[in-house]
Amino acid sequence: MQRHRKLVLVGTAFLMFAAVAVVAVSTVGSEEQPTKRDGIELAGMTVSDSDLDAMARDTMGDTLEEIPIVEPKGSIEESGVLRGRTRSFELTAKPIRWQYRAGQSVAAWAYNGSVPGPTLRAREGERVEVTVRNELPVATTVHWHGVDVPWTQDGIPGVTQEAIEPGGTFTYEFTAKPAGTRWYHTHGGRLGEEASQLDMGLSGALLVEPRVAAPAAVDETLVLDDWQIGSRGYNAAMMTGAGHAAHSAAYNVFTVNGQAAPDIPDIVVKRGQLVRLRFVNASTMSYHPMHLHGHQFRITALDGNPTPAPVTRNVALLAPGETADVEFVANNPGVWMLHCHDLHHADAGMHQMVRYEGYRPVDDDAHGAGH
Ligand SMILES: [Cu+2]
Repeated sequence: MQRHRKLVLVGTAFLMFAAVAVVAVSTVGSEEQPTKRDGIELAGMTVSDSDLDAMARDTMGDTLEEIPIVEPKGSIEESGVLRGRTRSFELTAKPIRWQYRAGQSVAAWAYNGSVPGPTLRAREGERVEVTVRNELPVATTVHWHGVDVPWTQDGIPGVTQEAIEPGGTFTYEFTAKPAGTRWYHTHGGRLGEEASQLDMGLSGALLVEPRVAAPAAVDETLVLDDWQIGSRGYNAAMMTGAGHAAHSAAYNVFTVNGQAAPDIPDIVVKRGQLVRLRFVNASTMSYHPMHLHGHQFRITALDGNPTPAPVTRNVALLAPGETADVEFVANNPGVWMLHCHDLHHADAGMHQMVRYEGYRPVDDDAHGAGH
């Protein structure tokens, strides 16, 4: 009798341990390993597992768990290959899962495996060739925003070119002009797909350097973006992209160069340096009033074009699609916030620090990444 009770006790203890272990395993990394199969909430709708599978097949080419998670590797700049006066770039559009914050990823479409795509650099007057390879499951195009390209190179599906079909390529050719902070982004596979394709992450900066360079000691390009991310890393744009449903956008994550706070790297400066920040608002719908603490900056260019009489401000408001170059002299040492002053956006990821070398936030933990 005693022996039997002992066995029951041991057995119960073992079962409890096993149950705890199962719960622990299924909880750890549930964000990254979407193996739980019970549908999700996405864009205010409950989406069943079979719809999720269809959506993933149509937009990602595979179930989400089969897509590799890509971690950001800092800002990626490409200057292409220069032969004579022609500079050649390659951009491959492909589905990935993008880690926008440690432990959190989103289903995305990326150029060259990065969100945003690489910052392309060319000099004014150079001939530019960009070969775009489409490894998405849908047709796409690339538009050169703010660049004076010939109309056949403007990237509008059905208007200036046939869309690039899955597996296809298209080489865009144009002269890099005018100088300034420009950018590139998808214009969809047909008219009416711009928003959903852009919301999947297809954008990047294009910097056309002036013939006479105006260097700044610190020159940072900051691509601003809005996202609507559901549980298990589903991107609401997948719904429209796959033709399952139109969604009314309610963006809930805001990124700078594809990263959300506290993971956005600090902008590190030294006293006396001239600092240039190039904001590119690649958001589909969101306005971003970008505010810097402790300094006044001059808005030296809007949409890449020099402002005739730079105004001195501490907020630069960027509508969707706009760019703004701002410059300031690092003359007030410390650790200063740079953030969107739509404070919902700041709370949902869009804030970072301008940190003078040798200065630390009083609480590194609260600050987060502190790169
Ligand atoms: Cu904002």
